[in-house]
Amino acid sequence: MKQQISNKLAAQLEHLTRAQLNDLTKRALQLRLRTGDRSASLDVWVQRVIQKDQRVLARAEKVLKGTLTAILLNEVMVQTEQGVLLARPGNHSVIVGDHVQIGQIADQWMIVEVEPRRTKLSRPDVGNGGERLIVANVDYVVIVVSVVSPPLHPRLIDRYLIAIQNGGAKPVICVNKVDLLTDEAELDVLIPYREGGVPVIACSALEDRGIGELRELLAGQTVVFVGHSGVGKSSLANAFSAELGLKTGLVSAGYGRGTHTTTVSSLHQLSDGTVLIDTPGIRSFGLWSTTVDEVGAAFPEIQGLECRFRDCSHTTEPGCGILAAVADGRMSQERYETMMRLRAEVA
Ligand SMILES: Nc1nc2c(ncn2[C@@H]2O[C@H](COP(=O)(O)OP(=O)(O)OP(=O)(O)O)[C@@H](O)[C@H]2O)c(=O)[nH]1
Ligand SMILES: [Mg+2]
Ligand SMILES: [Zn+2]
Repeated sequence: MKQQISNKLAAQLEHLTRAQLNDLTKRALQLRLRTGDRSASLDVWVQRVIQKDQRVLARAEKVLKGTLTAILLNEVMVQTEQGVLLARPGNHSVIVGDHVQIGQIADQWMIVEVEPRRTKLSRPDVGNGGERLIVANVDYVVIVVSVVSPPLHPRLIDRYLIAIQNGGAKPVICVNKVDLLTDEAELDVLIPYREGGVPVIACSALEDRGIGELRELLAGQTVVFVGHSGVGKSSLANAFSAELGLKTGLVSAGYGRGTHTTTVSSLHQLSDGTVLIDTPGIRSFGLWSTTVDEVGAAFPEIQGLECRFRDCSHTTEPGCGILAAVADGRMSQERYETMMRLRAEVA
């Protein structure tokens, strides 16, 4: 079947952005796959998805706007004027930072609309030949690197800068842990970035250095902290605002690597209007080109398990062999979470 809708339907859907249209098409293909019905054209499936959204909207007793603050296993958290609510994503693909509308049906909130993304940050998803969203609607991406422990890895900065450039946000480089620095010349590798127009801010979350400068630059903006595990993203966020109290972790002595303390992205609205998003550290940029299948191969307990759907995300699908293995103990909850985290990281 064609993977594109007809010109006629495209004309009717002219009011949608390209991203919204892509999303709609993707959902239509998913719905078709799930039903196993191959007779109808993609146009028909797209129209069914639209009708489904309209039905949900029509049944909703109440609709609220909000910002997606975290993604849980089966639900998402949405900050609304009524506080934080749990909602089901349905088959909308959403990410932290998304502006959404949620509708209440009986006691359940459902996402009914995802607003067009102003900016986005995504990593290449080599496995799918596409991209994997990290966060949406941020003004600034703060690339956090550290010195000494973990050591400075400037190459990661380049990859992030390309991704930021593609997604429309502005970059900032934050060198954390400068309290550990014995030789200031170590920071010379960052001079070209500053000369290229990227703000480079030397910080110590521990000694409260550079935080004021960072705060001044980012006041009132929506900001995401990204970088390797253990560089101090959560510590910086905490230094930014005492109200946060995010968990921070250790850096293993032997390898100078972080211990993946933060496992999910979370969005926090500060009282001064700044919005901060903390993200889990990426393991190494080598993983950037690893595929989801390669992660799966690292988990012997799931070999030979089968899922009903070929593109199963192992989160909510019926007939998922992995969820069944978790349910009956063949795979531990902890290993499952590790696998899902790695999948999210590499994809
Ligand atoms: N010396 C020094 N240590 C710091 C500084 N900032 C953070 N740390 C320490 O570095 C370790 C890792 O900090 P986290 O904030 O958990 O790092 P993270 O980037 O959030 O790590 P993940 O959540 O695993 O991605 C903790 O032990 C912090 O106390 C700093 O400015 N100087
Ligand atoms: Mg963290
Ligand atoms: Zn599955």
